[in-house]
Amino acid sequence: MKTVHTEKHRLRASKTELNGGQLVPPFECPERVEHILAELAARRHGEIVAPDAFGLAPVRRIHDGAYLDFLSTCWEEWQAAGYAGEAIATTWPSRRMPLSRPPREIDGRIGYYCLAAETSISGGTWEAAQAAADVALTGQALVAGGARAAFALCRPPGHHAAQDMFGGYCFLNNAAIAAQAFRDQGAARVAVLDVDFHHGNGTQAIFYDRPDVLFLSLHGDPDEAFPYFLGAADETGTGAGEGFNVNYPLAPGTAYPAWAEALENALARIRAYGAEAVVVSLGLDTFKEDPISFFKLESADFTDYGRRIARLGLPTLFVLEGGYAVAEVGINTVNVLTGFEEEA
Ligand code: SP5
Ligand code: ZN
Repeated sequence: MKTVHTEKHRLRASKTELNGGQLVPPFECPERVEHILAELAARRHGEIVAPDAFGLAPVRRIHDGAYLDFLSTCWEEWQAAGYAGEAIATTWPSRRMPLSRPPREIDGRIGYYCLAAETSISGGTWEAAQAAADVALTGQALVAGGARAAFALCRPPGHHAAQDMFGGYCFLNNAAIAAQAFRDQGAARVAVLDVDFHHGNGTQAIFYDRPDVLFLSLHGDPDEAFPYFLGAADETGTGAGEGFNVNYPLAPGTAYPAWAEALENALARIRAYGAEAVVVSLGLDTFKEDPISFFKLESADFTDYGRRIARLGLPTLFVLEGGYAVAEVGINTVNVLTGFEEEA
C-alpha cells in the first residue's frame, strides 16, 4: 500500500511538554516519523506519495469555526502577550465554573479550547496540523479511488482532538476528518477502529450522537490512564447514535491474548454493522516498551493484528496516532501494515 507523507510534519516541533511537574522534551517528536520512514524504506514497503491540499472545507465538517480561528492565531497572540515560553493553558471551564463562551484574552481562550495542559502550542503547530489533515484526506482519496488500503503518516496525531478541543498532542482529528470524507463521498456506514493505547475521546465525542459512523476503541482503562474522563464501557452513544459507540477499557499489564480477544469482538461488531470502509486510528503505544503506557504487546503481535484487520475484507485507511518507544515505532508500524498486506 502507499504511504502519504510530507516533511511539513516537522513544523510541529514544540520544545516543551508538561510532565510530572517539569517541562520536558515532548514524547510526540519529529523523530517518530523518521524511524517509520526508515523502516518503510528498509523493508521496501510501497511508494511514498505527497499529500494534495484540500483546504479547510473538509476540516470544517468536523471542527468548529471559532476553534479553527483560535488554532490559527494562538501562537501570534501568545507572542503578542509578551510571554517567553510556549503557549500552555492554565485555567479551564471546569465543574462549578462552566461558563461556555471563549474569553477574549489568550490565557483564557487557550484554556477554553484545551483538554490537557501537557500539550504546548508553538510556532508552526497550526501549519503542521493542517498538513496532517491533508495527509489523511489524501490517503482517504486513495482508498475511495479503489486502493484496498493506504497509510496516512499523520503528525501531529488527532484522536484526542474534538470539535472544539485540543490536547493529548492532537489539534485536528485526522481520522474523523477522513471518516467524514468517506461519508460525504457516499459511503453509507463507516467504522473508526481506534487501537491507540489511549481512548480516542475526540473521535468518540465527534460521532457520539450519530449512527452513520461506528466508533470502537481498545484502550487503557480511563480509571488508570489518560485521558481519564472518557472511555468507560457504559458509553454506548446517545440519541440516534445509541449503540454505535463501543469502548474496551483494558487493565494495566494487558498482554496480547486479552487485547486480541477485545479486537476480535470489535471486528465482529464492524462486520455486523455493515461498514463500507474502515479508518484505523493506528497508535503504536500499546507496545511493551512504550514510556507512557501500560500494555504489553510484543513487536510480532503488531503483525498478527494487522492480519486480523485485513480479514474484514474492507477498504482500510490507516491513520498514524501515538507511539513513543521511538526506536521501535517504525518496526511496529510496518509490522501492522505488512501483516495486513499478507492477509489482504
Ligand atoms: C496521541 C496520543 O497517544 N496522545 C497521548 C497523550 C498522553 N499525554 C499524557 C501523558 C501522561 C503520561 N503520564 C504517564 C504516567 C505513567 N505512570
Ligand atoms: Zn496514545
